[in-house]
Amino acid sequence: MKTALITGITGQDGSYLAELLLKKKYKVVGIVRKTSHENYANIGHIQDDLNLYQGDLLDPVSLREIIQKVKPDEVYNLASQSHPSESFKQPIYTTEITGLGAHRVLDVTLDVNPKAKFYQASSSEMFGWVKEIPQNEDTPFNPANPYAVAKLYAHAITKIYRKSYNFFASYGILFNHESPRRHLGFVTQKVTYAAACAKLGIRTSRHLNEEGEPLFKNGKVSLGNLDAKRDWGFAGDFVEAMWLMLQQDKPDDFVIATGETHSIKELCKEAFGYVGKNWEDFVVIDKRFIRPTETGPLVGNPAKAKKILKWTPKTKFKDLVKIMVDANIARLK
Ligand code: NAP
Ligand code: G4F
Repeated sequence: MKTALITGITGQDGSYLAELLLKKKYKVVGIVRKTSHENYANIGHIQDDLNLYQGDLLDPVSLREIIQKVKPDEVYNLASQSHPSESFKQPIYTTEITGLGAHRVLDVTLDVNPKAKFYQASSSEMFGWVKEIPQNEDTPFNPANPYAVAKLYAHAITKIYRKSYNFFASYGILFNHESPRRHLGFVTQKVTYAAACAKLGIRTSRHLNEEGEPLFKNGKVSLGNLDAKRDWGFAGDFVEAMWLMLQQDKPDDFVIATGETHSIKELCKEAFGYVGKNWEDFVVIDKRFIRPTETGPLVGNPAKAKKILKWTPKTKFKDLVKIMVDANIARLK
């Protein structure tokens, strides 16, 4: 039985990856933060099958103790401050976790367990003010926010460890991937949740947006830049690619994407259209959600992953939107 260690197991990807690895008969170990309130909404249904340890990417002592005890065959470093918008408000904190935190996990793993295979969760955000369209593994990076800079630091140091110490460290440059487990502060959740409210005739929601206000208020959702473009896939499909990367004979880097891009406006049209509504009746622009700088247009070319990993995204944009609207309708009911 192989042992996999997942940082960020309570997050969207961590929970889908844990499910996948349990199905593959792994012993699954997760690092969870010590919080004042239990935060297991995404993993409650599999909690009995997991081995959870308290630790923090800010604290190398806890990381060392866990990795020494568990001796994982595979380490998936998914933990991060993962909101690019928040990284403008908390740039140093973001760098501490998303950049240096990744370095801590990498360094402790190499030191304690050098035979482990390591996965780093890199991001399409690193392409930033994009140098070409679509983006692939050879596209130059040009980060446009503090989160992207932190991810690029983690990415670069992972590559240096691979080359310098003959360490099996791979990374996926993942484009946006979403699901009903996505935090409500991301745009796909905001829009599909609002569409669900519109469908159910809810005027003001009890769930909150990234500013801590009702996400749907007086029959409207507040959004930022509607012209931004993203390549959106389904998280359940994307975690499979992470696992495949660590099953290869040699470490490598892969773009994981659908190859399709859509604007936020198109997302609104699709989500509200699905519930028979006109999106323009429910969306208002609020300057607070417009970022100081915008990334993109992001669209990935996953040809290398298709060829080498034999990975293809299964869920289409329209189906993803339907899955998320339906899940939000169920949540609100
Ligand atoms: P997510 O839902 O925000 O999950 C982040 C996880 O990191 C949570 O489990 C969180 O724990 C944990 N975490 C945060 N700070 C920590 C700390 N100091 N110590 C230990 N754990 C900490 O993110 P996701 O969408 O699953 O993404 C997974 C990874 O892929 C992230 O690194 C993200 O930056 C990257 N990524 C995501 C996408 C995407 O579209 N989803 C695309 C490219 C790359 P709590 O539950 O305690 O907060
Ligand atoms: O949903 P978002 O907040 O995700 P973003 O910034 O693309 O980041 C996600 O994907 C990255 C991969 O590219 C990951 F690395 C990262 O961890 C995270 O998972 O914003 C998507 C787009 C942006 O262009 C933003 O400006 O939506 C635009 N947007 C428009 N109105 C909004 C809003 N975003 C948010 N969060 N809230 C709005 O009201």
